[in-house]
Amino acid sequence: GRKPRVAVVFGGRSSEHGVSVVTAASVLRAIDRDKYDVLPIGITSEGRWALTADEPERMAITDRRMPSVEQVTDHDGAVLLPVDPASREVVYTEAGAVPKALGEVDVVLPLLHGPYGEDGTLQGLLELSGVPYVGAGVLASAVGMDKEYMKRIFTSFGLKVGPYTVIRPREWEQDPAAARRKVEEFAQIHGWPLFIKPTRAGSSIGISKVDGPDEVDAALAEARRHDPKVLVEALLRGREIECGVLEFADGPRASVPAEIPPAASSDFYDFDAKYIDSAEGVVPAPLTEEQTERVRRLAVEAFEAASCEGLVRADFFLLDSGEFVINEINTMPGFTPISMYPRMWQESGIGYTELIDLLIQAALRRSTGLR
Ligand code: G1L
Repeated sequence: GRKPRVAVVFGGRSSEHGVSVVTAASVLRAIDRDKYDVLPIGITSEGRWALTADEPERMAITDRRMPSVEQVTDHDGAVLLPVDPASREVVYTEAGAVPKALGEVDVVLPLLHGPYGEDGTLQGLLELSGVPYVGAGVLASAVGMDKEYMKRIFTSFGLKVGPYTVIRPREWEQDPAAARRKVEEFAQIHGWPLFIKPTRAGSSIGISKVDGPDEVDAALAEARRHDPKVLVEALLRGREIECGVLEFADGPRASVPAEIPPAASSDFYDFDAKYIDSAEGVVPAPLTEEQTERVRRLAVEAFEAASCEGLVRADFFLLDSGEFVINEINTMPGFTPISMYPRMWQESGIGYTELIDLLIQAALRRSTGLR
């Protein structure tokens, strides 16, 4: 029979547009062309969907500049779904334009960062269109974007999380002084420094390490630039351990875990580490057999708690007390061949091409609708 057609969707209205393009280049190079027909679909920084050239060599970093969808979109190329996010107008496409374009696709592989990509909105569009897609569904994607609800779900499933509090938009708007006091009271219990971050944002954007009361206002303002809901977290002393989970036909399995050394997880991120999520991790993590088995079990529990599908990267702290605390999950982890998630599976015996294949197979196994 004919090969399944895979749409690789990448780019998008995100500060990490370029990371997505670099990731798509890796996937376009590695995906098994004997098994799949590939359709690269770029989303420009303005939110226009377009068929792009299937030319990963044009999607590389040059002179430390990240690539863009625009540079692989021929100007007269077909625009599948013109959307103008700046105007509040609904822009109607030609009747049936989305279903028609997506209807010719058997599965979508979304490689998108942040809002409108990994937060469940694109997943919702794909559900409405009846097209299967790789990775987390609407709920797990939204949970993966919101660090507050992530913690609430983990706690309710018996996974340990670190101390935190939330400053909601209305709390700040109605009484900023009370919000400041809330942060200081948190620090009285859990100590300085603490971390103030946007509750719903990818990577390290808008995060401040706060050493004392004088720094609270600036940190809240910075976090609120990215998300009006702000998360306050205690500093956890311990080792940073990550684990990959991948969905096989008989259920999710955990990879060999990795350790992120302290230098890599602090402020000293270089260009590659920050943008490509590469290199720094030690795989496998130097843990006892018992610790390894424990963190792998917790990673699968996190996958199940958040109703994940396809894959997740679960990030933990191993406290000095010997206890594993879950920090966060990432439904769209760094995904170049040198990123932690593919490296952890490589070390577990599954190479990058096979990993992509298994993710597509997992998506094709499930039908649309309730599952
Ligand atoms: F397709 C997967 F496996 F679901 C998938 C999708 C997206 C894996 C990893 C990612 N990651 C990203 O898209 C990225 C946010 C790291 C870069 Cl664009």
